[in-house]
Order: sequence, then C-alpha cells, then structure tokens
Amino acid sequence: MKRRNFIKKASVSGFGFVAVSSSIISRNDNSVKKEILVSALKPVRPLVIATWDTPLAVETASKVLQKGGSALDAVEQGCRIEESNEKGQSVGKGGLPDRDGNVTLDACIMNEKGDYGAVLGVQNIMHVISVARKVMEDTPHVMLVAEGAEQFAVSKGFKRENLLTEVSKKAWEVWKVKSEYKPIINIENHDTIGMLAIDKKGNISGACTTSGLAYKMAGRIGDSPIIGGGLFVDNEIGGASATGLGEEVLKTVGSFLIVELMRQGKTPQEACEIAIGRIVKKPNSNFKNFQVGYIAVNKKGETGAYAIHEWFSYNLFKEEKNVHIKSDYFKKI
Ligand code: SD4
Repeated sequence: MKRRNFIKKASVSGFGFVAVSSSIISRNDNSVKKEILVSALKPVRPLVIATWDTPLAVETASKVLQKGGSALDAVEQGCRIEESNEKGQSVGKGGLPDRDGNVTLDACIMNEKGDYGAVLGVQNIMHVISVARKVMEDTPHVMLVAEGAEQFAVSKGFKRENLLTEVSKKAWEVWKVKSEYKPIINIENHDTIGMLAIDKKGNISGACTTSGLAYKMAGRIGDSPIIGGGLFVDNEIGGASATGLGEEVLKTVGSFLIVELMRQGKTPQEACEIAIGRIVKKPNSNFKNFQVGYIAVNKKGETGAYAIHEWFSYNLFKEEKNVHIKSDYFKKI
C-alpha cells in the first residue's frame, strides 16, 4: 500500500450522530423537531472501519452490508480481499516470511454473540480468516495452531498452496545477508488488516488477519489472533482492533482495554488515545522505535483512531462513502 500518496487529512472522531442543522431545529414545529431528534439519535449503520489503506476490502465489506448481510460476513469477506492481494506483503499470500523463510499466518474473528475463533502460525493456507471462522463455528475450541490448524483447514476444504511469492522470497534473501532484525516504523509491514463492521440490524463483528512481523522468530505470535489484543468486540458496547508491534499491544491488552473504556463512557477516540497512552507512558517504553495504531467503533457508530507515530491511516465506510483517513497520533515532532 502506498500510504503516503493518498492520505486525506480529516478528523472524523465523534461524528456518529447524524448532523442536525440549527436552522431547522429553531423552527417552531414539534413534529419536525421530533423527526430531527429521532434521526439525530439514530445510530450510523451500516458502517465499516479497517486499518490502513484498504479501500477494496472495505468496499467489499460494505457491499455485503448494503445487501442486508451480517457484520460477520462483511468482515470475513473484506479481510479475504487483503489475504488474496499478493502485493500486500503482510497479509495472506505474498506475506513476508519468518527468519527461516516460512510464511506463517495469524487470524481471528469475533461475532456479535461474543464468540471468537482464531488460528495461529498457519502455513500454506491463504484464507486464514475463514479458517478462524470455522474454528469458531464448527469446533468446541477457540484457537488452533500450526499443523493442527492447517490439517483442520484442509479437512474443511481449504486448499494448500505456496504463500511465498517470488517478490517476498527475494526480499527475505536480501534480508538474510545481514539478518538484522530492525523493524522500521510504518515500513516494516504494518498492513495487517483489522476490520470492524456494524450491519443494518446494528450488530457488530470484527476480524483481524496478518502474516505478523517480517522476519520474526519461527513460532512467534503477535497480537492479531489474540482476543483482546488485536481484536475485541462486545456487541453491547463496540469493537476495537490493533496494528503495529504486537508485543506492545499484548502487554496492554489494547483492544479489550479500548472496549472497556468505551463501556465506562469514553468515546472511541478518547479510548484509543488512552490505550496508546498506556504504551508510551510505561517506565521503560522505547516507543520512539515502534508503531502501534488502534481503530474503534461504538454501538452508535462513532469511530476513533489513534497511533503512536504519524502515517497510521484507516478506511471508513459510512453514509454511503468509503474514505481513507489519516489518523491522529501521539508523537508530534
Ligand atoms: C503483529 N500486529 O504480528 C502484527 C503486525 C502488524 O502490520 O500489525 N503489522 O505484531
């Protein structure tokens, strides 16, 4: 994704309610007032929000919702777009491998009932978000890992394929020469897609899928497939998702924290900012060297996004428009 070419500067936090013009309100007509009040309190739906510049994924999810489909179907279908996009080097096919040259994928999904399914460290299967959904719906468990997850996927009809593209293989070979593990903020591979959707019925679901950090140690798992880390949804309150250095998200249980802060009355924007604050204010935080970004939505359709550093962005579909928006951020120098 070419993040720096596109970014539309806008702050959209807290605009979940339909705007009401004061000139209309001042008319002394009770029925008009009532109508306006009802529409002002009407939650925004359908709605989709996703990390980074993922317009096609968000458009795909929004089409599912516009046709009356569920938020769960929307986030699954949306994430699959990025998983099959070979050019995105950190989700699904074409993802950058671990140090040993293996592409290992992590994904999780949550529905409006609070159910959760995840797969961790899976090789050779492109649409891990759909495998995570199968774990949630067709097994008594919530997580399957590595070979077990791969075997389960195959048993459900997913096809095995090589996920390491020539381009990603070459990048790994270049990396191997020095074998230096130094993720660079916003460049290392922050294209993990975390997606949250509200359907026409007002139900919220979320999904998150990634190949994790490039050149990670074999077996390393980040936040993306972990409930409360890379994703959390509570249909009564809202949802949140994370991208960036998973270790830091996990240590602060970021997505769960954001949803709990919203439960206590914070707006999605305030909640994202507090969650970033938890990371940067840790006594030994070396946040100058890493990025974390959050997105959130509440039941009313208000959204928020915040990151440690500049250049985190997200796509938002609401009121029939799909826009790419630059997130506000903590480190302003
Ligand atoms: C991880 N959070 O595995 C993921 C990486 C990421 O964009 O978001 N990359 O830690």
